[in-house]
Amino acid sequence: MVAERLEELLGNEIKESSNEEIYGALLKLVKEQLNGKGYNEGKKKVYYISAEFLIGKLLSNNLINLGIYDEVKQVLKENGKCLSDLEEMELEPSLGNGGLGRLAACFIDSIATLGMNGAGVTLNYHLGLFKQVFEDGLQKEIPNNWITDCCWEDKVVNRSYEVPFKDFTLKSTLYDIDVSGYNSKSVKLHLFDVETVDETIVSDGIQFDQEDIKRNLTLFIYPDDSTKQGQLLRIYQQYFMVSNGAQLAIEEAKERGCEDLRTLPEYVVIQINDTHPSMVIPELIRLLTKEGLTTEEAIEVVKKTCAYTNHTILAEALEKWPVDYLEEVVPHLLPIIRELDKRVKAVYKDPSVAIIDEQNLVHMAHMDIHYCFSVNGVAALHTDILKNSELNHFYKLYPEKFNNKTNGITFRRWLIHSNPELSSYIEQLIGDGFKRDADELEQLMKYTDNQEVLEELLNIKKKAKITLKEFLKENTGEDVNEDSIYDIQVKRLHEYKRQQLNVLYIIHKYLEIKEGKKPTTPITFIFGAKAAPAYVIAKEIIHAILCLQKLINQDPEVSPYIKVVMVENYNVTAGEKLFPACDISEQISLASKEASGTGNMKFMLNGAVTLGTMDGANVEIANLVGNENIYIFGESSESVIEHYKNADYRSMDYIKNDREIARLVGFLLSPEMIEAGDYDHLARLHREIVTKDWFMTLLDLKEYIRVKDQAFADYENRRQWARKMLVNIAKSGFFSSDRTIRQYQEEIWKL
Ligand code: CJB
Repeated sequence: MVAERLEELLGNEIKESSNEEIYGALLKLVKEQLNGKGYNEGKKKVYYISAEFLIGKLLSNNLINLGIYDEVKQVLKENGKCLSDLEEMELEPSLGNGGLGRLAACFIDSIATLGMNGAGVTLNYHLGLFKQVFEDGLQKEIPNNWITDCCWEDKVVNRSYEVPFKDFTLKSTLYDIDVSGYNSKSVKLHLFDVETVDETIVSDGIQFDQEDIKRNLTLFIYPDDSTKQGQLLRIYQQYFMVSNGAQLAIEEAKERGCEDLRTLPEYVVIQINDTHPSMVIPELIRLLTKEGLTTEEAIEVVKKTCAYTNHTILAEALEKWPVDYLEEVVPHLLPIIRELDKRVKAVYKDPSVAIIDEQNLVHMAHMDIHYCFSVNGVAALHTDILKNSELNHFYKLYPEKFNNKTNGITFRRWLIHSNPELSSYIEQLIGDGFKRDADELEQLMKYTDNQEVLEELLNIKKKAKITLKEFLKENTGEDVNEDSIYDIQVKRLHEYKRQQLNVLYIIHKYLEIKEGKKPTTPITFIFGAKAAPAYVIAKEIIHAILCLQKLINQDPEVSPYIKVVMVENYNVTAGEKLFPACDISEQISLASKEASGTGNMKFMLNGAVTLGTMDGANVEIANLVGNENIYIFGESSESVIEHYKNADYRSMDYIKNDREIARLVGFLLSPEMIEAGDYDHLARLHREIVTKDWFMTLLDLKEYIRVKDQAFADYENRRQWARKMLVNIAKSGFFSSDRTIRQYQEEIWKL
């Protein structure tokens, strides 16, 4: 079947065709099949609007979901071709930055799989986030040109909307990507764009004229917002995204039979992800009043249509736009925003819940909370922190709106696709029911004392480590030891995630080895992270990691025992190699700051043991696996919140009072480091830690060292360790995004 159709599409025999030709034909074949299966339907539809969708490569995932992966692989093999060579050719869509975007991708997968009527809405960023390259130990950004003639996007001809700005109106174009469900129909990811966008205005890395909106609007996701012009561009992008999303939702509702827009909530629910899409609230009101609803009616409709998810408590990510800036871009929204603010102020005198504050800043999250019917956090602890401290004033006003939806991941991509060896071994042990119902993984608990099973888990891990070793060689040029412990921290680079804490541990280990204390089993410390281009300290942390990589890996006295490797341009594709190979999963954020984390779930599912703080979803992982199957350290979120309240944390005190801490921090400016790197960059990081350390690295340093050393010591007992691995896999079912999406459906969307 597959072979015949493939050859028809090729107009040639498979064995006579090039990989490029076969890739193109497979793309067509998969698109045909997806289209043939059709799309989820229903009266009410969810629009998941998000600035990011980190969907990853699609070929293999689609083949798996269509149930033809093995057949295609076999057909290719019989013709002397290799599916993995074709996978290599695919470019990963660069439509996001981190957990927020990957979560959106997992959710769309689950929405499709569970047969729900839904769609994703975002922008068609031509050059993506950026491609990270390392030059002289520093991150450089270059455009990520991921859109080719041969990609998954299809131009949609009959959907285009006018989006009005102050000085001009833009007409949108639309590209769709079909997102397949597992053994089920698909849903659409909509990528809005404008025809006038021009990649040639980009030069010198990722520089471009920030004022030339018609040509720059959909060039990059998260363009530098350290200047006013950059912030205006973000407002342009956000408004363009939500106006298109809202117009699409209304048009489709009408197509599904909505005759009176006052009944829109029966047809549409909009999930606002973080504050980037918040302008959908005033925009929907604007569109509805244009359609004849009164302001009063439009507001009532919006309050029943929109739901908000908070993904962070970091102030920087809770957007506040100056009224003046909004006036410059979307003046027609301001009367509406002012009206919404006026209504809030008429009822609530507390200035801390106002939408427009005394400095004329519009608090997007405040608008969301007042005018959405649901406000959710993304892990139990995070939601508790929202209710009890960060958003307590709002919680007191609207206790019924607040709810938790602990994040999840799709096991199709993060187990079946990325770790086929483990997946088929699990199938051998407990059948394939876990592919539809992840809770069935719990059945693995009956093997906790089965030596043969534990042995096989170690074998599978070893194979994944060899695969990763090859990837690391290609990606970084470094040779790592597959018998070493793989200790991995991959996530966005941010001070709150504390990659710098890991750096200080590595320095501790380096100095120990220099003093003759050698680890029993060698350790490979693996990092992957992009820093926001304007985030100076984050870039200095990357520099410190790359200095350690150079210093340690070139030192014959140390490198047999430890190595450091930083993956360049960490993305979903690299993640697919990293998660299966990991022994120790680093989840070391300052307690209270990581809303959830989802990498922690991917590691656990693949049999890594977590080393982490009681933060985000780590708390739920710890409750599920029990103390003996996780390594927890650090101060609690309550005590961290107290430190912030009392403003009593001084990193300098830790340095003064503890010679070991002083030595580790001081090493950043040692002759060895300066020799490996650049004094100015290292000095800036050093100064930051000594004088500010906003995310309290030194607070938890000693305990981190102690607990991490314990984890490495425990690793020596291979059987015991394999048992921990097994328990982690067995208990991971709760973190399936199918569970999360069912909860969104039952408690929020009600499709
Ligand atoms: N998150 O990736 C982002 N970007 C943001 O701007 C704000 C939050 C992350 O969202 C994930 C999905 O909810 C969380 O798991 C993660 O903790 C959070 O940092």
